Amino acid sequence: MEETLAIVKPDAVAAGFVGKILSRIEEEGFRVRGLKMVHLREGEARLFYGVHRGKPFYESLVAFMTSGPVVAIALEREDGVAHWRRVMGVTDPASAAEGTLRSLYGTTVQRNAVHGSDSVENGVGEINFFFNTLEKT
Ligand code: IDP
Ligand code: MG
Repeated sequence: MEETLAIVKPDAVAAGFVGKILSRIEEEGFRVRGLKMVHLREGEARLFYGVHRGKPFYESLVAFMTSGPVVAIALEREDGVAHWRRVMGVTDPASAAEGTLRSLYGTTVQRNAVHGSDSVENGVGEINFFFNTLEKT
């Protein structure tokens, strides 16, 4: 079993897609181990996306991710990291395969509805960033 962090980003929360995305998570056979809505502060978003510091989209990404509440979800499934990335689709919704969450609910390469960890190691780190031991089963 692998854990991975999913985030419903501010665009998809504001557009009312949290329920549809949670349904898809359950249909795909993930176990939800932790779930909460949070509004990231600037420093937290900068830290979470620190790997992208210096890239042209970094400042705008931080502004977007702090623009409204997000829903953070700790997921568990066999092959969870790769499976969640398949369910999300590629970064740019315009290129994402039909039926993927980014194709369904994303609008631009930045406002792409959902986040997913990119490795098992980062999945553990990202879950620990959002959830303490009491908030996760
Ligand atoms: P990922 O979310 O598919 O793993 P990353 O390259 O890790 O993609 O980028 C993190 C996030 O930064 C993306 O999900 C998207 O919101 C934003 N982003 C990535 N590339 C661009 C870009 O070229 N322009 C604007 N925003 C971008
Ligand atoms: Mg990434």
